[in-house]
Amino acid sequence: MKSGFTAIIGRPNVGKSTMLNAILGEKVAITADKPQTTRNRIRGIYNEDGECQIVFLDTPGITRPKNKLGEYMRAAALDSLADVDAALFVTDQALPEKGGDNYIIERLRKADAPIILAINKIDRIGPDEYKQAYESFESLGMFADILGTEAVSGKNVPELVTALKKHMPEGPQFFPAGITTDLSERFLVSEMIREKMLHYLRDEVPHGVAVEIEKFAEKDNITHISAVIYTEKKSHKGIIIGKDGRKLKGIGKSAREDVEKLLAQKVFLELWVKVKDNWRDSDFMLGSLGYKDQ
Ligand SMILES: Nc1nc2c(ncn2[C@@H]2O[C@H](COP(=O)(O)OP(=O)(O)OP(=O)(O)O)[C@@H](O)[C@H]2O)c(=O)[nH]1
Ligand SMILES: [Mg+2]
Repeated sequence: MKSGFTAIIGRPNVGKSTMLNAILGEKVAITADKPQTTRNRIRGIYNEDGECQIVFLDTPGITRPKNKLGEYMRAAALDSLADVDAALFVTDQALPEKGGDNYIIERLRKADAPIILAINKIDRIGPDEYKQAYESFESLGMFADILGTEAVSGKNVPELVTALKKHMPEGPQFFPAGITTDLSERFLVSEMIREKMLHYLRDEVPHGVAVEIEKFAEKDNITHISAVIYTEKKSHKGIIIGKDGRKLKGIGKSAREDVEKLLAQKVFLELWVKVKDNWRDSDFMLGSLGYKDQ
């Protein structure tokens, strides 16, 4: 069978995680209309019954790091280019001349793997602008294929998979068919909670939070989950909790609904907010929250 690895690379907020979910037809990666949503390498496994398996590595958007967490994220993205069979470069930039992608383009030039370009969010640009963008990226002469995509609706996503399949070598089935990710339920739950924070909170607040699952236990057909939300500032803690605790309640309710779907079981979710000064620059905290070499 054809099997191999593909890294999904691009600037923050271009739609990489939305693309992974669209490819898999299942949500394994959280998404938000905010940059720097993804913090870890997220493995998503695409299966075609015994014929093809593509292991996708969704990565944090590449940008200049502002703290140790940012450095970890950047390394998680760039290191994913080693030992992959293909790279899927996602952009939402209509024209490469705009320059935002320059650094990534230079890094991709040095990669050995063939590169497929997805010009995503084509719903936001007109046909002329798309044509111009296509020609402009094509003139760089570094892409094996270029496709215009709309990850939110799934438009051209099957075509993208077909283009990637061509570059997968003959190989073993790395993961059992039927599983779409090897991430633990604990990790997925912590991400679901973080996603709701990104949806409910603004500005710097959601970027400064981390979620740690403290308890995850099943009793009488109910999964009891207790999670700690770390924030860097006391003032942020107040914002997260909200007036009469309403904000946190909303976050908890929305997260619980997603977690119940994931686990196909009733869930009792408890959230606690704790202040941890500068955790994004603390090696110890980053390590204990799972932001370490993977
Ligand atoms: N209009 C439009 N929006 C899209 C499309 N694809 C993704 N989005 C939106 O773009 C935003 C960012 O999507 P993500 O998938 O979280 O982006 P990302 O590249 O993974 O971002 P980071 O994890 O921060 O690097 C979300 O609000 C998506 O709904 C698209 O084709 N069209
Ligand atoms: Mg992402």
